[in-house]
Amino acid sequence: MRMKTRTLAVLWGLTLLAGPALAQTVEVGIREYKYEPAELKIRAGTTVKWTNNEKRTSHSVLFTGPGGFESERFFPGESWQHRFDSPGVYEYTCGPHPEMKGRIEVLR
Ligand SMILES: [Cu+2]
Repeated sequence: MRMKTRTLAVLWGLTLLAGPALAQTVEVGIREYKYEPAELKIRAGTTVKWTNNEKRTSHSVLFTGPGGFESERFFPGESWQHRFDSPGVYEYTCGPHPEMKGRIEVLR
């Protein structure tokens, strides 16, 4: 009985340790030329997944800051994802539609 209790305690401790390190994915939808939500606050190590929910328009995610880059264009029903490991503020827009704006703040 005593062994069992200790084993459970160890497992519980491991779960606590592993918790924050577990990969998380946050969803951003795209509809009517808008990112939803347009602003996000996430922890470092989080993956953001954008899904195109339009009927016929393709979009991209174009990071405009230093070292910026653009995703592939993705079509209705398609997704693109990116993991953010470094804290900071990432402003982005859509390559073909610069009126679309998004912002991701990555916390420690
Ligand atoms: Cu677009």
